[in-house]
Amino acid sequence: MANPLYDRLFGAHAGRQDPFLILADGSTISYAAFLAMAARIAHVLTRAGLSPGDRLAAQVEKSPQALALVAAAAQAGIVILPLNTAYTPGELAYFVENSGAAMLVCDPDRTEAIAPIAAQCGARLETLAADGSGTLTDKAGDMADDFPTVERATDDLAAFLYTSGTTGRSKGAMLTQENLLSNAETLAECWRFTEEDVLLHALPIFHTHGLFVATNVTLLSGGAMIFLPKFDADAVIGALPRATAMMGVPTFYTRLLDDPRFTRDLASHVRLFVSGSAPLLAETHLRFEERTGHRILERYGMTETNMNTSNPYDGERRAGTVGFPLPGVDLKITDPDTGAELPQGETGMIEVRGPNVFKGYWQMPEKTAAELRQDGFFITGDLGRIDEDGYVQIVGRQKDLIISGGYNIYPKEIELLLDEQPGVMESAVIGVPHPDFGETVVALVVPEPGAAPDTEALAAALKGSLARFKHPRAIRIVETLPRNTMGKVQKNLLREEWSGLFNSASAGERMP
Ligand code: MCA
Ligand code: AMP
Repeated sequence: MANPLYDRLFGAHAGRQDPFLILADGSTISYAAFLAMAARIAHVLTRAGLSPGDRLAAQVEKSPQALALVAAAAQAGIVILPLNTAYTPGELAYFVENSGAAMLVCDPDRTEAIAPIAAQCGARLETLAADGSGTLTDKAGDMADDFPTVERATDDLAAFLYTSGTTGRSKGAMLTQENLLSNAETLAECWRFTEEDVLLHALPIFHTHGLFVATNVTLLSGGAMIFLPKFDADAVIGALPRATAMMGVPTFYTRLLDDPRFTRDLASHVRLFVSGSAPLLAETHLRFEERTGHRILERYGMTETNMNTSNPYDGERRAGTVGFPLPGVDLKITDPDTGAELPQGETGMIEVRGPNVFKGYWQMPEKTAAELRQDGFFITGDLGRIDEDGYVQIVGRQKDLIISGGYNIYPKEIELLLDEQPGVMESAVIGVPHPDFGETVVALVVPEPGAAPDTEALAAALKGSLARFKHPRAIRIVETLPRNTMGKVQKNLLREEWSGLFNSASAGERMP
């Protein structure tokens, strides 16, 4: 095949007049119309001088046109780099510069802040708004409805997704066509997706879950998606009776359970609910089953690996576990210090290998070598065990990471900024349980002798630099941080001490 990713996901549907996207207002976009939109955008990209292998950074709201941009990049052999819409211009600048993106597409409202970044990085700038308007689609309007698909091989890069690191510097995970295709094929089969499926899609499309799991599985099986701009309980409840499947982060499911309109009857047309990106509490799993009769299917993945494990479609979906390694994925538990494989039942580092595992971090050979072994096993940073029946359980993380509502937050990035503030000697940022987001960010700050930093001023100082979802929901001044004999801050003790901070809130309450 000329371009396996494009051909399998998109080209296979050429000429189909049936709906691919069902929008919030009930209107639909057929496969054929979507492919024509993508082809027109592909012309814009190549006329702008982008060549196969070039990177295209996109910080755009979710819309059919934004998804068509992804398809266009695949058809033109361009590496797509989707970016969280919450990132500040400062955060964005790093991704554009580091990736050497040849083009940046942003919301028209942000042009003023972003144009200087594009100019400095030598990237062309186009715009695309949530309603589909912008320079990108203006130019596309004059283009042909078909585009000669650029030849690509399975080993060619398809996407860069940036993931933060414990040092605070983000790394560009390089994903190949094969990584994406093999995983989508496996998931579509394991989860029994067909042309008959209508997936309720309320996830963002700038991360693996919404883009490579939800969208690619639907595309590969030729089904349709109810394509909502974001998770909104009213819209989801309105759409559920038409859906056959839904994928979400645990916050989606706890929010639905908090809503009395979410009943067994409402969920009766759905055949499958999938959860991932963050731990689903066993309690949520059980409450969901009591309410709807459905057992949520929990799976486990990462940006670098796509999906690694899944609970079974048939057979027991075991609460508190992420199921079995997917077909084609090798998974082992190793001693975090020596790398030696541990016997079944023991807790250690989860390592995975398979066609789903990425090619490495962009221009970071040392970081790649530190996490991706010569024999192909990727060291996930997650701690887990395999129970007596073979189910994988994630019991913790060795990496210092907070997952809030499915978004990853690396404490180091926040600590570095706090430590720079006047009157601050040092800080520790931890994740504590939160009824809505699962975990949320708390910052503990030690003042310099005689100083009394104002927590509001600290919060304000973070505001301009960090995406909103990374902002601490509480900043507390403390005298000292607990340290072990090696001088390392004992975050486990801090997490214990502050674990009750948000527990008094009623479930579902939105915190400041
Ligand atoms: C929004 N806010 C958040 C989050 N989302 N704060 C912390 N954590 C978050 N996740 C901010 C908003 O900007 C807002 O700020 C305030 O918190 C409350 O917003 P709210 O209206 O309650 O939030 P929302 O807009 O409804 O969003 C919550 C959400 C969303 C629906 C849970 O975060 C979401 O869609 N999460 C999914 C993330 C995801 O797709 N992860 C997959 C990563 P203010 O009040 O100041 O305006 S892929 C992955 O992890 C791997 C590969 C895997 O296995 O899937
Ligand atoms: P990211 O690199 O942003 O894609 O985040 C991947 C991380 O999310 C994994 O390394 C896990 O720590 C976490 N994760 C994903 N799915 C699950 C799950 N089902 N249960 C617990 N943690 C999960």
